[in-house]
Amino acid sequence: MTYTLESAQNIFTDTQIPSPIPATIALFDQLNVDDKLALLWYAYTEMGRTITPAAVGAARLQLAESLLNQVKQMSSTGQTQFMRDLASRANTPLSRSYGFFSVNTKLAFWYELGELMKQGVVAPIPPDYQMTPGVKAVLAAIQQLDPGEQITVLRTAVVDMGFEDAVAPSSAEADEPMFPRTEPAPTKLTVEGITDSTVLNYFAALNADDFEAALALFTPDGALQPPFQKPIVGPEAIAKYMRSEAQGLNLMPQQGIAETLPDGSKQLKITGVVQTPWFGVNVGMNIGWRFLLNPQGKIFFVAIDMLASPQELLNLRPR
Ligand code: 45D
Repeated sequence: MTYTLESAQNIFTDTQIPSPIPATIALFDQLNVDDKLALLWYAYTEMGRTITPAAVGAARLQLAESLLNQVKQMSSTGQTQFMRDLASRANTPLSRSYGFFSVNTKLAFWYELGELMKQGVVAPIPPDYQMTPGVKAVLAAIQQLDPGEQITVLRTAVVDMGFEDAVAPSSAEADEPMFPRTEPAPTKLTVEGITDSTVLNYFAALNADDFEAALALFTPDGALQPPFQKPIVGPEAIAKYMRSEAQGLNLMPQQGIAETLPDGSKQLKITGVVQTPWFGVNVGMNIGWRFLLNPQGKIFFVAIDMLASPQELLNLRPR
């Protein structure tokens, strides 16, 4: 096959609509530290999004327990300073401990901190805090987004916090606890316009958290590109990524198009909805998958994209 990773990344780009998410995150990044913390508080509490507490998981909180305990023992000013250090990515011991957490452990940590703030155990946003114009503008931008995009912005803010060392201690490689499925995964998938067995098996494997089965569908140099990220190349790296970030997802692909090229390779674009165990049925994310399969039907490349709007579904027409 004559493909390169670069050419694969560009398949179906003419059907895509730019996502508003990067611009929203850029606006957020311009806020000062106190405004960032306040913005997140308002976005998180006032939008009424419901996290399924089961997803937080006792096992996951255990990974964050030591840091949580240290924060609980601090004075109120110390707690506020700790949160500022996280948000400004200061290089402090506690900010580094946070930086070693996996994505889902960071989310669980903040979930718990949020609960403690509500209970008054951890310093809340000061009651006399006045929203600055900057915070109002970012909040308004977030309110324009659909719920799936909103939780992506929140997640990005949480992931970007803390200080990340170039070399993490080996203890940071703690096993990811299982993610309890809040909803049973769809078992029978019919994707309008798609009969390709590789792609259908990919969806079924992820819906079963069967990452070995998913990996077996890739070429040895195959790559997976998550939303707004660089491609992850090779089965080992993909496996590690999936164990850490693809657990408990419900993939509900709905329709797609498939094109077979003269050399027998195939490109497919499929759109649908994905649910994260953090929010279960409460939030559906509009997602697109762009696959490039080699002539033997193995996945050379798949990009997972956040769809800018349902409008993008209409661009899915055989050309
Ligand atoms: O600062 O096919 C407070 C792949 C105080 C795999 C707070 C995939 C102030 C292959 C408010 C408490 C994985 C790529 C903070 C598919 C403060 C594949 C707390 C895609 C921070 C489909 C804030 C998967 C909190 C996708 C607690 C797209 C915020 C998955 C919590 C997407 C936010 C998952 C949470 C997403 C956000 C999950 C829990 C977007 C979770 C988002």
